[in-house]
Amino acid sequence: MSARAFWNDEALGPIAEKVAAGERLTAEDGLVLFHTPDLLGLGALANQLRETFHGNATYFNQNRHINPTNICIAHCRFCAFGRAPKAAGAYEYSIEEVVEMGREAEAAGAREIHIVGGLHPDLSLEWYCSMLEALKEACPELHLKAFTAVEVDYFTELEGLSVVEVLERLTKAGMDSMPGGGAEIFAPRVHKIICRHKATGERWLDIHRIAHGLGLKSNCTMLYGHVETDEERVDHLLKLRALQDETGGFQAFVPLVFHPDNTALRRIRKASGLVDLRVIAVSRLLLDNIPHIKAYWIMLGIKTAQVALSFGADDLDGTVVEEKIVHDAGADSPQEVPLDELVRLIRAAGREPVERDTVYNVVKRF
Ligand code: V47
Repeated sequence: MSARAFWNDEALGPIAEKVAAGERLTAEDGLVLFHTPDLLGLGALANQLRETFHGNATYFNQNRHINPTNICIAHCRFCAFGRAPKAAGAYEYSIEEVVEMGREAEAAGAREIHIVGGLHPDLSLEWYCSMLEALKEACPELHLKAFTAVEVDYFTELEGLSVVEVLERLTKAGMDSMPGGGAEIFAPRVHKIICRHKATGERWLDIHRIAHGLGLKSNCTMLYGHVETDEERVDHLLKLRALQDETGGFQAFVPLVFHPDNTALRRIRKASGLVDLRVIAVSRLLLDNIPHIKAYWIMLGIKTAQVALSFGADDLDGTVVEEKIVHDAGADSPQEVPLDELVRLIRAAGREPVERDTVYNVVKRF
């Protein structure tokens, strides 16, 4: 059966034809997709593309998130995780503590450690390099997906080094790839409102361009559901698509729904599950050159993440084990979903679970 049978909004017709012909969608098409009342028609279109790319496969990995410190000088208004240096709840792990977490994760089956943290006023690039070296020495098989472009930008300022110099030091110390956090919404209007003290959208894109040029793979994100407009979402997605045309270095796009609790923007109501599904579907359709769309269950909650697997998403991220950034902002998802439970959830959604490593080599088909 073709997707035609599923849509009720005539405005989706020309877009469906483009998708079927493998034609690229425009910014105007993106706005039609954000505005259509026909969410199921939109989902069916995105699902077609998802199945063209990946068939029934749904990817996940065994990973652990480590946030070495929550001390941060950026004070982003959407963030509940960052703390001033002497504030209640401020912490910084020692290198030994980070290594111990890496050891535990490896013993539990993890292949990847996802490391991101606050912009700490005193921890030097050398400290972070020592942390990576110690982790690699203790657990040489673990892939270290570490540091957002915002942290890399901060290291360049702190140390007076270029982006290339910072990335070369980090990779020499053991960094294997970069996560996609910190992108938020690229539009300067939004940056000014929600995160004026950190790297701009343009800088975030430049740093990923440079990282890809050095051979590093990375992911990309968009934080939605706060003060951004649909036009700004489309602009964000098309900027990612344009960079991917240049470099091919993005592996996955991860839409992140804003969680308002305990943030300076707590008066904003959290977006509904329907908005989450719409963003997943539009992302799949516009980002025709980024292989994977993640339904990050930590942010979406498990049930919405399962439905998202039929709205364009083909990846659930991983087992995670401990998550602070959105749990500090009110997320009610669990901290960990063990491997057998991820497999069960993917099967229950009618998909084929595929364990992958960070760079999408298949580890095991279930
Ligand atoms: O950079 C911060 C966002 C990101 C809130 O690359 C918030 O594979 C919602 O980037 N509500 C961290 N979001 C998470 C992230 C990520 C997660 C999983 C996989 C990957 C990947 C990347 O979370 C931050 C920021 O953009 N964030 N505060 C909040 N209140």
